[in-house]
Amino acid sequence: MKIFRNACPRNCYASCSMLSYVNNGKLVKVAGDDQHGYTKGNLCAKGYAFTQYVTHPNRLKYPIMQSPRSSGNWKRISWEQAYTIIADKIIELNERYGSNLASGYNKFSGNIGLMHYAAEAMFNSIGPHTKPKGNLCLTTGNDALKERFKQFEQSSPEDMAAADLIVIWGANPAVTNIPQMKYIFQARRAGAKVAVIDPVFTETAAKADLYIQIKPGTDGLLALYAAKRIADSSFFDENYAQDCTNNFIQFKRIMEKVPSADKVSELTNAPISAIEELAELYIHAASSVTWIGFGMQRTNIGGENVQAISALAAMTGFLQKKKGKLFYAHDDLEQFPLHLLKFPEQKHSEAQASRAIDINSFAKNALELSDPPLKFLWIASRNPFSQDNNLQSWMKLIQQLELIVTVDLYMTKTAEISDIVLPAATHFEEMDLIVSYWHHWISINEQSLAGYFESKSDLQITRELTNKLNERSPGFSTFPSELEALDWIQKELSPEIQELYGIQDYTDLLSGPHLKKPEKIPAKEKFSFNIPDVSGYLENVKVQKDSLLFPYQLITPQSLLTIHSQYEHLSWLTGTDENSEDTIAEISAIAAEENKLMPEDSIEIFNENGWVDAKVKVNPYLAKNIVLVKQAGKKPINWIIVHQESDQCQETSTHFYDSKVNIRKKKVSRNG
Ligand SMILES: Nc1nc2c(c(=O)[nH]1)N[C@H]1C(S)=C(S)[C@@H](COP(=O)(O)OP(=O)(O)OC[C@H]3O[C@@H](n4cnc5c(=O)[nH]c(N)nc54)[C@H](O)[C@@H]3O)O[C@H]1N2
Ligand SMILES: Nc1nc2c(c(=O)[nH]1)N[C@H]1C(S)=C(S)[C@@H](COP(=O)(O)OP(=O)(O)OC[C@H]3O[C@@H](n4cnc5c(=O)[nH]c(N)nc54)[C@H](O)[C@@H]3O)O[C@H]1N2
Ligand SMILES: [Mo]
Repeated sequence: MKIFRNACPRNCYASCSMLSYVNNGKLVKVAGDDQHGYTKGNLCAKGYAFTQYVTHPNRLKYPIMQSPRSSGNWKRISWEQAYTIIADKIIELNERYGSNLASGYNKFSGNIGLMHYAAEAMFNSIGPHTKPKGNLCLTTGNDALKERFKQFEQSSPEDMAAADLIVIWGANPAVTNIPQMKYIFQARRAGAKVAVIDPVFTETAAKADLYIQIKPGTDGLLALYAAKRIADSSFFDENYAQDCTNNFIQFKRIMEKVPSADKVSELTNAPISAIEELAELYIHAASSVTWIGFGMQRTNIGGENVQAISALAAMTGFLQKKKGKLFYAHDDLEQFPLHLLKFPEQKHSEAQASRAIDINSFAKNALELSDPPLKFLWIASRNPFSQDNNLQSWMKLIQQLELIVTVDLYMTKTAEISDIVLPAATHFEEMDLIVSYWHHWISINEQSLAGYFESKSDLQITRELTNKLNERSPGFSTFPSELEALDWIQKELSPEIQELYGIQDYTDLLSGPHLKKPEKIPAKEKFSFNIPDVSGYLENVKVQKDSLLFPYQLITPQSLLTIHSQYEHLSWLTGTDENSEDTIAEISAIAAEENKLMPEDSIEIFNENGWVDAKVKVNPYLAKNIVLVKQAGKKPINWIIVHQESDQCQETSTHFYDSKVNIRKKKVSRNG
């Protein structure tokens, strides 16, 4: 039996380090790595299920190609054939249009290891092309915080254990960040209070001392109310606050416009007693934690809400000489050289630069491109036909694409509509480096298994495709295809990174993950409050109220046993038969009564974008205007979600939770 050190590459807060036990080339067991100071030797159920994931019968074994597209008429092809078809298409488009702008890629979060920027490097190496920009998951909150704090430093999440108040706004760590619960429970055992603010009574809310079932999108108002109460309290040192901010007086004047508790209660749906209790908890806590989750920024008004909550966090932290801390996500990753992501773009005589289109509306934006239109699309670490919004635009886009290649481990919804599907490696079959966006540990991922049948790592695929491009058209790509994962990893561990993590080279990571040294906090720029337009904000909150056609807000958060569209088929993990699972629509008892619906009834969830069939589940804790549905599944709920761009033309996260829907009982067809 051999034991290797691996790291979970899923897009998740926890980025757990794990040990793989390999016997005769087979993965027999995975375990948490107790050298990891944050996860401390534990994994989630999805982590333990890797033994199933690696050799599941549905896993793709060979490159395959279908004709016609979407026919399901797949045939096995060799890698050599696959590379030739792809390289010839890219080169032919280049000849047709005079540049590579007709070729592009869409990539997101299937595997967040640093080696998985190989596709970005490969595309840069061929010169200007079409690429996504932005981050559909967390940009809104990130930008809002950066605007406020300039340099927003996130302390260690382990520190949460020492807080005496933890207020969680729109995150559900019991589902999405399981190791964090350990620190929250630790704080609570030592007497801390935990408050959860979420429209849905989640598994995390169930563990809280105070739960506020807020009306979606109204968090900012609640935060401003608490901020006003703090500023009015005798504890608050206004002179100090003025000294360390640019505009406290202006902010204070605005707070005067924040309505009274009964009005705030009416607009946020939070009981007055709960609103007051939240304010009191913040006033009396010596070391509070304010955690802004990604869930609450997935709306049009998310940025403003994040800003208001950050003001509250500032007022319960450094503005009051208290130890209050703010958590969201950090960008330790950006301290790395990121040689693959930032691989220099090959110069082109005519096309000046790549066309970068907003990932939130990728398909819609791609359809608007002309001269040349997008014709070839490479999809990796991504399942847009389940996870993206505006799938109607995707349907149109695929009609104009001449070649779609998807690299994945499984036959996903996106693979189903592709021409060629290439089998990707699991993280056990490649070497990589994993940096979290939540804790400050770095982990190495060793290769512990040989490639599964003909699967290959994304880096390997990129290297081989580069060779093919250069064989067909010498000098086409500048990507150094001779470099292996270890070479790139060593380049990432630059002297600065070695210093930061206290390592000499990669071998130090083989004996365990390393923690980033606390940085010297640079002299803080003064905090600037966002000066909200409170009356406009109130209007906005009111307008959101009334949609007669589509009275329910559709909330589709993350689920415990899946990660987005992944792991659904692992019945060992989910306990459900992968072929029989219906979409479940959770509705309130009132909504059930108003629509004369019973549990298990078949309904349609619909809006102007279409409908999705579902089975009713009555959730006694749900607010009456909310329909709660899981992501992915046979007909993903994202078929009726379309991101509404905000007016401010800035990059945002996708507004997944802004969707309005209605429900109706499904007519039983006469044919049975
Ligand atoms: N098990 C599991 N874990 C995961 C993932 C997964 O798919 N499965 N995905 C990972 C990824 S990529 C991400 S981005 C994170 C996301 O994890 P979180 O940051 O926890 O975010 P969400 O799950 O999107 O939403 C959290 C909560 O926000 C609530 N919410 C919605 N609208 C509002 C609002 O207006 N105000 C407030 N206060 N709350 C609101 C939702 O009801 C939900 O319970 O999880 C990561 N971890
Ligand atoms: N309705 C709704 N939709 C949402 C959200 C929501 O809250 N509600 N959340 C959004 C969020 S926060 C996120 S982060 C996105 C996630 O969006 P995606 O990143 O598209 O989500 P996944 O379903 O995880 O798809 C990743 C794919 O990558 C594949 N994969 C895994 N490892 C590798 C690898 O090493 N190489 C390659 N080539 N492929 C690999 C997986 O098998 C999977 O098919 O979903 C978004 N969509
Ligand atoms: Mo995400």
